[in-house]
Amino acid sequence: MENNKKNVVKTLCRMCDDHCGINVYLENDEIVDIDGSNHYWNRGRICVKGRAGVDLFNGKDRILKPLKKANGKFVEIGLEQALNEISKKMLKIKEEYGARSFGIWKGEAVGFAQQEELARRFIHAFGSPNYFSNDSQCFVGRWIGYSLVAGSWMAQPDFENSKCILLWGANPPNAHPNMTQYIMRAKGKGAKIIAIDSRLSHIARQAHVFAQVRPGTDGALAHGIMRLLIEKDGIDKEFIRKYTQGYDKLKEYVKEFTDEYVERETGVDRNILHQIVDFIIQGRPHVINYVGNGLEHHENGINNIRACACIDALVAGFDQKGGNFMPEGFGQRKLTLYDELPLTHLKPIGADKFPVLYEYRQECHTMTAMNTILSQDPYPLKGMIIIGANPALTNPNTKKVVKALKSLDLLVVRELFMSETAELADYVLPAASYLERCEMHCHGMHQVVALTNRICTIPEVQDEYQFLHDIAHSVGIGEYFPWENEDKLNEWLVEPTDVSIDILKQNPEGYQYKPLRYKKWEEKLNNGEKPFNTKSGKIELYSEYLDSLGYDGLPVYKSPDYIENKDDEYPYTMITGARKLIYYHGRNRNFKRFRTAISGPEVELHPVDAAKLNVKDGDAVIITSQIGSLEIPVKIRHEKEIMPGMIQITHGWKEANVNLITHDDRFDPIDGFPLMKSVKVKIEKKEK
Ligand SMILES: Nc1nc2c(c(=O)[nH]1)N[C@H]1C(S)=C(S)[C@@H](COP(=O)(O)OP(=O)(O)OC[C@H]3O[C@@H](n4cnc5c(=O)[nH]c(N)nc54)[C@H](O)[C@@H]3O)O[C@H]1N2
Ligand SMILES: Nc1nc2c(c(=O)[nH]1)N[C@H]1C(S)=C(S)[C@@H](COP(=O)(O)OP(=O)(O)OC[C@H]3O[C@@H](n4cnc5c(=O)[nH]c(N)nc54)[C@H](O)[C@@H]3O)O[C@H]1N2
Ligand code: SF4
Ligand SMILES: [Mo]
Repeated sequence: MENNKKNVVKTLCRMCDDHCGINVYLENDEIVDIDGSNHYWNRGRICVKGRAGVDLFNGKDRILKPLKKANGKFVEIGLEQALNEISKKMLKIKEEYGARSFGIWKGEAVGFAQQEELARRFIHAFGSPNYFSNDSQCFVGRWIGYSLVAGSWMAQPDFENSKCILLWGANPPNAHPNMTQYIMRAKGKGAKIIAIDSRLSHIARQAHVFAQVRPGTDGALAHGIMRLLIEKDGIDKEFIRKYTQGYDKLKEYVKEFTDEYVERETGVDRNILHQIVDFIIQGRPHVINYVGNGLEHHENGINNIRACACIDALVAGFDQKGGNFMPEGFGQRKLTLYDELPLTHLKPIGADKFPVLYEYRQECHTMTAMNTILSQDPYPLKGMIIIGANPALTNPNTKKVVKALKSLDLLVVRELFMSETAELADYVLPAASYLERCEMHCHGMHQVVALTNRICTIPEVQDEYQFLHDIAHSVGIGEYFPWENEDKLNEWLVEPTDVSIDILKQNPEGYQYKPLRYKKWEEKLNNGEKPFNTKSGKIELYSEYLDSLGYDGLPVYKSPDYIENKDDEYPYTMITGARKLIYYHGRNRNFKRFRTAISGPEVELHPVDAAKLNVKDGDAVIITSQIGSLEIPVKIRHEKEIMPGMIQITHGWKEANVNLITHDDRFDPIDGFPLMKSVKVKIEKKEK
């Protein structure tokens, strides 16, 4: 609903990565309200976080001046002085230890497109391969898992036209509110919704089938589904023959996943397993396996995700109408320098242990970085710029993160507010919010691109481009940042395409750069091209590449450690990170309207466990893992919502930061994701 206040500017919301179209209302140059615009993606709707963009922009606690730490306290300094001092210190580190001893880290708050590419470009131009980000504990597990099997990950599948939607460890009502509408519209048109989750999540309540899996066991369920699809003759043999490799090996392997085994391992009743398979068969090929964050953060995460992708393959769900649609790009220029300056000889941090992470994502391993800072092995890492991230709250093993970041010779944090990470910095620089930047964003599902609108600028508050540009010019790499500002950069990015800046400006709610085309694999095969963007050009049910690196070629299932090595000392299993609609990782706690809705952290517990521990709502418990301890109040959930023996804690609370007890020393061996779910813990009541 567009209201009729004056001075409306259209742009995209970035209170989360969904980039809904919004109208921003201004009165006397003040932002007074935000509502949803008629953009392709959100069609007029907006969520509560989107509205709270007003609170973010106008926040009284916003950092608006550069801060420098002197004698343990921050003092305000001028921007020029800050940039000068930072540049000098960067050059000193480069001279003393080499460029690779400096890194950059971009966080979720600046997103995954332009700002990420800028950070990557900057650090490579400086001569260091050490680019870090939140991504490698965010969506990279899904991205790599799906890329290994099918050549790309579809963050926005064609829900609306689907006939059967399997949601694996994903909860769109909290995490992607407007995506939920697509799923509900499909349901209205007769699609079957299947939620596979360890908790009775909001989407599970809307589903036709709810499979409550024990944490980390999704791979066993996926293999059980594949066995039954094959047994019930529910697969597309022609597609498998033409477009996949490794089917025979997979077919043999999934035989192990009998009804009995799946039921025992996952906790999912065999009738539910059969019901899921029947719905997939009725819906194929308009079937979507959509994987959320719930399958990552486990030690067998990648293979569990690969197994989900293999289901899509068996029913030919890829790039189908109502399937896992594979969007086309519009050909904009790329900003990264990996082709020109690969810098692999400089030993990117973690690339030796997690070669797949580096090869597929050109990204270093943040947990290894903390060890490198503290041990200086295999070389010193002495300085870091952190943009839009708060790893002192969001990375595992907080104590170590704090110790490592504190010990850097130079830590620069670009922030809107004083975060736990900014507290550790030598310099905190005020950053432009999404309302003060101008960047491009594509909505894959609609093949729509939009350019965001810079609503205003604030003196001394730079956007990321301007900051990197200025530093680049003072540290001798200005040639890589020749564009005077982000507008000029945007012009350069779209230059070779049919989409001009003028077109983008005329279409603030997005411009569809190409009509949607399905089944592009068919066309590609007929043209003699590789149908899928994998190593072999086929869908890889078996990966020769992984095999050549010493991993299993098949998406082999392994029981989580808490099942395999049951430990009486740590009898509970903890999952973390189930999203609350209003909070975003560590963000939004400073908005009053949200703080009154959910006032603090809590551990979600089954009533049977609460009785065993003799605790009631609000009582404090101490939770201990092999990494550390945490004190937190109890919230008893309904018996159907969570399993006995399992607890859930949402991250992002400094008052009880769950990452004090998550693992930075146990990983998925392929992508290096840390163990933030399936963590073995013990719980004790805190006596008053
Ligand atoms: N409001 C809000 N929205 C957000 C975010 C936020 O912080 N707040 N974060 C954004 C980001 S960066 C991301 S990556 C996305 C994540 O998006 P989603 O993955 O859709 O969101 P989650 O709430 O993490 O959902 C994960 C679900 O997995 C379940 N789960 C946990 N362990 C397992 C398991 O082993 N197996 C299965 N099957 N389920 C399991 C949890 O109970 C939970 O319901 O959300 C994005 N959207
Ligand atoms: N235990 C546990 N930990 C988790 C997860 C989990 O499920 N469980 N989820 C993980 C996931 S999926 C992710 S994506 C990561 C997220 O990890 P981070 O990227 O570290 O996430 P945030 O806490 O949102 O930190 C973003 C910071 O950027 C600031 N900011 C906001 N807007 C802007 C801006 O426009 N510019 C700049 N420069 N700064 C801005 C915010 O104030 C905030 O402090 O957390 C991970 N951590
Ligand atoms: S879902 Fe909400 S927070 Fe995310 S982009 Fe849309 S309006 Fe903004
Ligand atoms: Mo994420």
